[in-house]
Formats: sequence, structure tokens, C-alpha cells
Amino acid sequence: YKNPHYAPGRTTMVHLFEWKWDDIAAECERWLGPRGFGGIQISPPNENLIIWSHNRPWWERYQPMSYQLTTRSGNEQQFASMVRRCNDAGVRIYVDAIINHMTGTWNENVGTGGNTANFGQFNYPGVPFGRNDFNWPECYIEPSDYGCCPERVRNCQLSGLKDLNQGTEYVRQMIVTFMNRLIDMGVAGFRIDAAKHMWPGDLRIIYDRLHNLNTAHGFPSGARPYIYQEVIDLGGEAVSRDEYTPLAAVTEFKFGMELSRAFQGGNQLRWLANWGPQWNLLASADSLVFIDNHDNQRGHGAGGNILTYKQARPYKGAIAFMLAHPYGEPQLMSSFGFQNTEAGPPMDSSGNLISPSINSDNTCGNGWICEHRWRQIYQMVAFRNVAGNTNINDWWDNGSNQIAFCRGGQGFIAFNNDSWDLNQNLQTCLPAGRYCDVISGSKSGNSCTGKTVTVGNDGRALISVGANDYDMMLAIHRGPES
Ligand code: AAO
Repeated sequence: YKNPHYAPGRTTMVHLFEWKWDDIAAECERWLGPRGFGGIQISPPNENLIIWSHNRPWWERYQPMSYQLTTRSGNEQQFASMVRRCNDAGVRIYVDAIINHMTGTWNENVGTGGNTANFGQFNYPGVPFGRNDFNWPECYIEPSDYGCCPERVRNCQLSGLKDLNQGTEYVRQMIVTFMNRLIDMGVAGFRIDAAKHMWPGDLRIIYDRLHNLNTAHGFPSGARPYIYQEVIDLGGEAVSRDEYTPLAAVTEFKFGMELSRAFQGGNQLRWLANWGPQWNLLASADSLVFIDNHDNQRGHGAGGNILTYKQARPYKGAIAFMLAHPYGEPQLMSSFGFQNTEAGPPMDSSGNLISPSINSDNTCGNGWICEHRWRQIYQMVAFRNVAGNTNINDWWDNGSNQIAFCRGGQGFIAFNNDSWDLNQNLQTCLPAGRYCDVISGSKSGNSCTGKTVTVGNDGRALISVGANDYDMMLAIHRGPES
């Protein structure tokens, strides 16, 4: 369950938060496939409660009404067509699976597929689920429970969301049927939402009943779905990430927290020389990594001071480090713009999602940020693909916030987060020649729209990153784009 089964030569997934299925299919064909992206985490595809009382917040999608595939993102036909078109473009689909709970109790009770529920009776006819399918007695997770009481974290309600009992055969069957339907339609894996709030033993039974990936969508025979479990573990809690790594991969929240700190100047970049398990991060193969996710970019979930698109310069630096460094399976966030933490995605007055528009410079409009279309980000995806499974070598630092390293003979990157210029003759490990920096520009015919780096016969080159440059890093690599 720890292999994402990307198409050959691809390495990176992007969370297209709240995108519509038709738009994702188009994005696979026009952008993600050609640019070498490996996969997409999509928003939950199953029916959720419509919550007008909060003006259709993004978080209504974490309140399941049924496992029918109808949401604001599209219906089942559109979902199937997206998976087909993306797989044909070489881009995999990973589903955000909300299997810990159903909705909370609300005055509104109509779902995006038209199903209703009787919350007082714990009755969800769209599945169907009834009282016996939930944990009893009813209780609510208190902040203090995280420190003491694993059974309360697993058997009580998270934010008042009705807590399914995965210990029962019927609940397992409903969940497995839902997930297998998605696998048969061609998805490559799942994010397991709120995995911390389910018993590892129950999850293991569910995972082991999942089908192999669909060979008619290009997966090798016998391939198991990629599973990454959302377990927030910043240390000091009764439930640990180590209970989940024997099952499948786990989201490593310390990763984005530490890199956000470093790239905001709270820690010197030179300390990143031993980035990885020595920083008390999970083993690389167990780890799904990101700078920000849809929760912590808006103050939900865990971790403060997380870098997001709103602090673009240090954010791009942290993302570049993530993609240049071999540790973990990286995931990019692709956001809609927001001012307050509840606000839903761009929508019209009926609540229909508004598609992103695409500007002539490849960026998005209509309220969508599309970080995955920022040059400094998508060109680092290409860097990571070229770097492949090489290790880090020729680490250099100035004893402070200027660092540089090579990835085998494939790529070289330098960062300057000091307040003075970086001008150094450094080992790039690349064959002699002229390279285009993929951060300040791109290759255009025989010249570079940004900086040019000339590598000598000894592999060394003069590397310049000014303290006031638009971006704090410079990257060159083998292959046609640099
Ligand atoms: C909404 C409303 C609620 C209402 C509820 C029910 O906002 O007012 O009661 O509906 O009707 C999302 C939103 C929720 C929303 C929910 C359903 O974030 O606001 O509730 O949809 O619509 C915990 C879980 C983690 C979870 C995270 C948000 O462990 O699994 O809370 N994330 C996922 C999704 C998320 C979604 C859900 C789960 C539910 O990614 O989008 O919720 O499907 C500690 C614990 C963490 C815990 C946090 C927050 O973290 O370790 O496990 O996360 O607390 O409670 C420091 C500590 C750190 C600590 C943190 C916060 O950083 O180091 O450990 O402080 O205290």
C-alpha cells in the first residue's frame, strides 16, 4: 500500500482542492500530463450534506450523507470519465476517503445527491446506515483526550461527526464496497481521512479486502492501491503515527511544520543537511509529505505558521526544497483564494462551483490560485522527475542560510535565505555546458528567459542568487528543459 503506482518517470501529486471532475480531466490533458505530474488528490467524491447555513463552506464535503458519487464536483459519469482521461494522460487519481464518520447534526438535511437523513435517529437511508452502525455510548472528543485516551479518540465523535463503528461487519462491507467501486473505475489509491480516529486493526481488515488496481487503466497486475493515512502526530499524544505505518503510508505533518519554520527564517537552512529521519520524521518510504494542506493552510487541523501561497517567496523556497530533496512522496497543494477560514470555493449564487479560467501566462483566474501552475513549482516537478532515485551529494553551505546540493549527476539546486548575496563557484555535478535556471525563467529555443549557468569541465559553475532576487533559489538539471 506504499507504492503510488505513478506512470514511469513521474514522482509528484497535487491536491486539486474542490475542483470539478470535468475541469480535472481537462487539466490532466492540457497541463498535468504534459508537465510530468504523477497524480491528483481529489476532493471527496461521495454525497455530502449541503450546508447553506454556513454559505456552503469547503468543509461540508467532510460530512458524508451516502456513498453515491454525486457532489458539487460532478456525478458518477463525470467521475468515471475523469479517471479514464487522466489515466490515459499518465496521471493517477487518489480519492479522499471519508470513512470514519457520517455528518454531524444539522437543521438542514439534504445531500448533494438528494438523499435525506434523520440525524436524531442516526439514520442514513442513502447507504443505508442506522443506529447499530455507530459507536455507543455517544461521546465527543475533547482536546485533552488526545493526550490520554486512545479509546476516546477512536470511539467518540470528532467535532460531533457521527462516529461509524468499523468493528462491525456491515459497516466494513459498506466501506469496502464503496472503495472497491472506485478502484474498479480506475483510481490508484486513497487518502484515509481521520485515520487516527479509527482502530488500526479495523483498517487493516478493510485494506486487505480492497481489489487490486484495474489493469485496464494501465496498472500492473497484482498492484495494490496506494494508501496514505491522515494521522496528525506532532509528538506527545496517546495515538502515534507508528501504529499506522505497519499498515500503509502516513501523512508526515512535521515535514511542513519544520520547513515552514526554516524558510521563514526560524531555523538556519544549513541544518537541513541531514533532513529526514534524523529530524524525527518517518522513514521515507512511509511518508506522504507536503508544506501545507487544505486544513493547516487555513488554521484547521494541526500546526501553526504553515507557509502557504499567501507568503509566496518563502513558500516557493520550501516547495523547491521538498521537490529537490529525495525524502518522502511529495504532494503539492492547489488552492482557491480565501480571506476567512470557512469560505467555500468560487461558486455562483446557486452554489454551483465556478471553473478556473486559464490566463495566457498559464496561471489561473476566477478565484483559483493554481500553485501547480506557478513556474517555480511546476519546473521543480520536472527537476524531481529527472533526479529520479538519486541521492544527495556535494552538499555545500555557508554556515548559515545559503545551501546547495546535487542529485547524482542529474540536477543541482542552490538556496539563499540570507540577507546578503550568494556568489560562489560551486560543484554542480553536471556535464560541462550552458544551462537555463528553471526558477528565474525557462529555456526558449537556444537561450534562457532567466539566468544562464555555465558549467565548466570540472563540473563547477559560478552560482549567483542575490538577496533581493525575485526568488531565493536557482536550479538546473539534465534534460531538454534546462
Ligand atoms: C464542521 C464544523 C464544526 C462542527 C462539525 C460537525 O467546523 O464546528 O462541529 O462540522 O458538524 C473538516 C473541518 C471541520 C469540520 C469538518 C466537517 O476541519 O471544521 O467540522 O470538516 O465538516 C483533528 C483530526 C483530523 C482532522 C482535523 C481537522 O485528527 O483528522 O481535526 N482532519 C480531517 C480533515 C478535515 C475534516 C475532518 C478530518 C473531518 O482533513 O478537513 O474536518 O472529516 C490536535 C490533534 C489532531 C486534531 C487537531 C484539531 O492537533 O493532534 O489530531 O485534528 O487537534 O482538533 C497543535 C498540536 C496539534 C493539535 C493542534 C490543534 O498544533 O501540536 O497536535 O495544536 O489543537
